[in-house]
Amino acid sequence: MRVTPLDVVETLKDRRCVHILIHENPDGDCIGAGYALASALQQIGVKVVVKCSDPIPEKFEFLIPKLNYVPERVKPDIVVTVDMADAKMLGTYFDDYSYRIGLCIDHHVSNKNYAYRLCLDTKASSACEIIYDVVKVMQIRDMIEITEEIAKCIYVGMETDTGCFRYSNTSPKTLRVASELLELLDREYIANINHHIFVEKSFSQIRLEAMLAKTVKIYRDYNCTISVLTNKMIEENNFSKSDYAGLANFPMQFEKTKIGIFMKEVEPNVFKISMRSVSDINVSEICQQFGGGGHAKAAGCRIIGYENDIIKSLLDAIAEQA
Ligand SMILES: [Mn+2]
Repeated sequence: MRVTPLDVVETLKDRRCVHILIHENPDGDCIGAGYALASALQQIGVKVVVKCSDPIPEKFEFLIPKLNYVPERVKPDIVVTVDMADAKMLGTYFDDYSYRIGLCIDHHVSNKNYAYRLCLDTKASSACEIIYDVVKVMQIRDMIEITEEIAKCIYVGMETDTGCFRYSNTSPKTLRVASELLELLDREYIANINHHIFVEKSFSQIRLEAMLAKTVKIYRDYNCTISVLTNKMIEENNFSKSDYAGLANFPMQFEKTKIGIFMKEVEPNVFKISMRSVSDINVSEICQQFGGGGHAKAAGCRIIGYENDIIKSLLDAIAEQA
């Protein structure tokens, strides 16, 4: 059943305990959305637990608000997912939770409609932009105050999914919401966070990028740039997950690139593919052909096969749309 942000408030306000699940390999959007909602619900006396199958990356730890401890024996009367297009993204929590998702709040066109209630806004830049609508309803009804903590979570989540308000999913509404939230935030603090998230890289991240720059494949006929990271490269150089976690946008930096593909070998002959587009090519459609999904300009999938065969299939899929 499709629901609105208003229905979300109605659905959650009288609950005793809510579990909020965010997706595996959490990004700023799901972390911000999950914790902003948690913080708002806690203000109205709901017990909240935010869960993720992977640890919160160090660079987003500052978003985690102080939530009251909820003992294990207190069972949730509703389970909510945020920013999660597919229940598969519950990761190791799949078996425990996938059959009882009461509400999903999401902005992905590829949403699999796996929850009992679905609050989906594909025009929203981020899940955080929808969470803003939810907390705004609560604020207007005098249920909560939009605290600095909530504002910070939503603002940073929106920034994460819009590349610091650079991508075309940045709508006039996105900027209106950001503007309202910025009134509640310290601009020096936000500038520091932006530096931390969008500029700063570890030495080994930069070393890895230099290595990838040497092996990058440029397909001029397709305006496509492909970068492949193999397990051999990772092992020989002792790279860690945090070194390559943010590389999905890396191929886009090469001049004249309209479609960037980052391929990460997960096990022999299995590649995790991240696609980005600055053209009319809808990479979500391409990734859906391979069992994945995402947004028109940013999507992903997993493909089994030899590196060169996968590249050929992806280029064929691009050619089909062009
Ligand atoms: Mn998102």
